Amino acid sequence: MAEGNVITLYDLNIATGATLSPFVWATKFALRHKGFDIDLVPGGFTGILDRTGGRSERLPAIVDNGEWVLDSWNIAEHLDAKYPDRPMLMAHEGVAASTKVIERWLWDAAIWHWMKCFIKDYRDLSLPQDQDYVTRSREEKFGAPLDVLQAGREERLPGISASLEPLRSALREHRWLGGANPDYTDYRVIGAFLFISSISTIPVLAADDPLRDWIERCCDLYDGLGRHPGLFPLFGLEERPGAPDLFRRQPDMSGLSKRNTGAQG
Ligand SMILES: N[C@@H](CCC(=O)N[C@@H](CS)C(=O)NCC(=O)O)C(=O)O
Repeated sequence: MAEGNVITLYDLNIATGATLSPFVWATKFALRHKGFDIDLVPGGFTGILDRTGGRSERLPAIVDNGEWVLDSWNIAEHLDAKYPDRPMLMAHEGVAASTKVIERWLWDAAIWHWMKCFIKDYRDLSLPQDQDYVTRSREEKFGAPLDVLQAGREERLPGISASLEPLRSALREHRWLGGANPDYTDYRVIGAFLFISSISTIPVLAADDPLRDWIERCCDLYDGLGRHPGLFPLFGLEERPGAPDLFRRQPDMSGLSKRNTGAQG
């Protein structure tokens, strides 16, 4: 049992003090879902290896009553395996499988594209000692200078917003991705949005985006866990002439979404 109901979590922060990493965000929600208090160890990219006593170069990592657990998925599995009497993050293996599908789709549809739209801001918002490393590692990853990657983002943002329709249509019918209550699927997805919110110096979604209700409810969970003052507003993107609509105003009536209610005569 976690000592005093507290689990230590190694955070990954930027200069605003907000958590950057989507995986740390998901882990924060997971720990609170399981009813634990979090003993947060702040820090940036520089010195992760030192902070974790040589155990890891990546975060999150937790220490649960002296036991180190690395990797956000391992942490979620550890929490469910060790504390099955507390609310489950993934009630059965199918939740893990479908969460992985949704998360992979979300990153391919939006998160990688948003990341490039804010990649120079990401570097500039990093802790001063991290900025050279972020520049070098992200330019290598994406194969271009950060200012080139970020340029022209105003033209790209509407299409990225439009691509999120599958998530909107699911959340029109379900209160949470977990059903009646949030589960690890919600936390993985909100973790990705909060990552973007930590660097999105201009809004990425329309003020009246149908996702807003779910995003706001996620942020309010666990005493406003997703409400750090260093985060940027996600909502307020304006329509752009000639660009795709930011979201579909009429619900999809294709066979995929429309229930067959029998012959219409
Ligand atoms: N599969 C790992 C991924 C962790 C990961 O890549 N974390 C990033 C932050 S988002 C990191 O620590 N990066 C260190 C670096 O880029 O040097 C998990 O889910 O925990």
